[in-house]
Amino acid sequence: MKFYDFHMSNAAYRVRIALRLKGLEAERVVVDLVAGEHRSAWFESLNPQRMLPILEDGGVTVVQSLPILEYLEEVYPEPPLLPADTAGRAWVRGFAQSIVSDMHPLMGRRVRRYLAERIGASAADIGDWYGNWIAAGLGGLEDMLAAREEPGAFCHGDSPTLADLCLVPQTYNARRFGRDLSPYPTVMAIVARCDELPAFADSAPERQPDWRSMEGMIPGGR
Ligand SMILES: N[C@@H](CCC(=O)N[C@@H](CS)C(=O)NCC(=O)O)C(=O)O
Repeated sequence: MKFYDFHMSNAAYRVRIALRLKGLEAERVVVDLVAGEHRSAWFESLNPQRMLPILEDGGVTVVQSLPILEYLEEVYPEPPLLPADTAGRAWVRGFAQSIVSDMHPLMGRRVRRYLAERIGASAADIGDWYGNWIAAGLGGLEDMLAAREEPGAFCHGDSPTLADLCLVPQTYNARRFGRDLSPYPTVMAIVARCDELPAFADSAPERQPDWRSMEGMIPGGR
């Protein structure tokens, strides 16, 4: 198995956690997004969208973090990262999708770079942009968690699911950007519980061998 990763990639962070929870060994190929390695011809031939993460398993190449997580779940089902019941799986997928499809695309590095370089947005403007979408997203997730009929230790039940794998990286970035996360107590209690597990803690950007500080590289964040 080969996993194309970069320490600062939020989407790849989700997959790092899954590989560790499932005890899977993968050769880690570092693609330096800051150096622009994802725009090289060899990378484009793997993923024409020029984005991380990518997983190769035998003859199979999977792009996009959620399909990678679903692929791992189907091929390596233990321990399960989706609930056993249909309604539970639908809830977890909806929660994960809210982060992957609605929140993350608005605040990725390429969006902030575009705002700065093409629109001429200041660092303060980009900080405001980021803060607006993180608050809208986390507010909705906090409400989803608060409305659960049977609250567990994690987002759904008492073991981590894809919902937690998507939540932790998203809040990691918000914390690094100095956001006040006190309005989201349920979210942050779950994140703290996740971070106690080695699979989550060891997947954090600063624990990756390629880690280096990105502070100040793009106005409004890394
Ligand atoms: N929806 C995609 C998002 C992937 C994504 O945004 N990847 C970022 C890193 S987190 C990337 O490769 N960005 C390339 C760039 O900044 O140009 C997924 O979930 O995998």
